[in-house]
Amino acid sequence: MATYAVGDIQGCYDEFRRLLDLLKFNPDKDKLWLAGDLVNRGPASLAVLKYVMSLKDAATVVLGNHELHLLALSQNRQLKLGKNDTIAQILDSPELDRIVKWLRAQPLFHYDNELKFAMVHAGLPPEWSINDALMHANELSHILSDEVEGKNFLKHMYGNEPSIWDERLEGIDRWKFIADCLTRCRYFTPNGYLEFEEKRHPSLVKVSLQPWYLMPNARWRGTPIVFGHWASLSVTKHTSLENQIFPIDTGAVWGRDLTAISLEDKKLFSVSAKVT
Ligand SMILES: [Mn+2]
Repeated sequence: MATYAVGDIQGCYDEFRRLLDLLKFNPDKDKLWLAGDLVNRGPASLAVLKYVMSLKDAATVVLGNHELHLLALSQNRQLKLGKNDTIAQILDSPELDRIVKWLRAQPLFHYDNELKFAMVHAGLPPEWSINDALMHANELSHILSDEVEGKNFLKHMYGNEPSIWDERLEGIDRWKFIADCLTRCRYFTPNGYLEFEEKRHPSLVKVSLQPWYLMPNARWRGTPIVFGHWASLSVTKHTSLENQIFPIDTGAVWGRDLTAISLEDKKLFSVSAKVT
């Protein structure tokens, strides 16, 4: 039995299945963790979702920004698809209702007590412990699973404010910040504000910006975290980071690799994505 965490699939269904073949993944014995952004930008998002849904308890998923975007589009048909969105196939599918229901039931943060490993799509603010992250993620999941509150949140979730955590935040602002950290963050300013423009590798970025996982005194530190969302990070370089930080989005949708890590022995497995 093994637990494999896989980075952003983004509709790369063929690569996903080739990776599972390489892992000799057996859904009756093995577990699959998926770090969010299963959909969008790539060619076969519907096939990815249908396959992952068929895995039932063998798959553990956390939602990424592209899943939230898909949910927002499904709730508000006046919202226009962006020019790089490739999720019309899901929105037009007769299975949309079943898919939306499933997505709304998926968490935004996962912690495994036996493996002592956490998974998030993007990152965590330094103010949160692992327990805080679980609590705040649950709070947002609760909102998403509510018909009325969920719809209202998805309507207002776009935009970059508020950009710093304050326990006193309430309502939409509170949920926006929680969603932005868990599904969109990469860098913080020295004062602890989220910074959304910069997406490059830390070695190319002005020193005043700090990757979320290097923020000093981060309360979550001590627990290994596997995450996606940041395709310019190199997994090999950062896996050495005190064996705590495992960035596994290796840019499959950009023609690079789709990568899995086995959480028990930290071995990496990759398949190359064909350039489309
Ligand atoms: Mn993402």
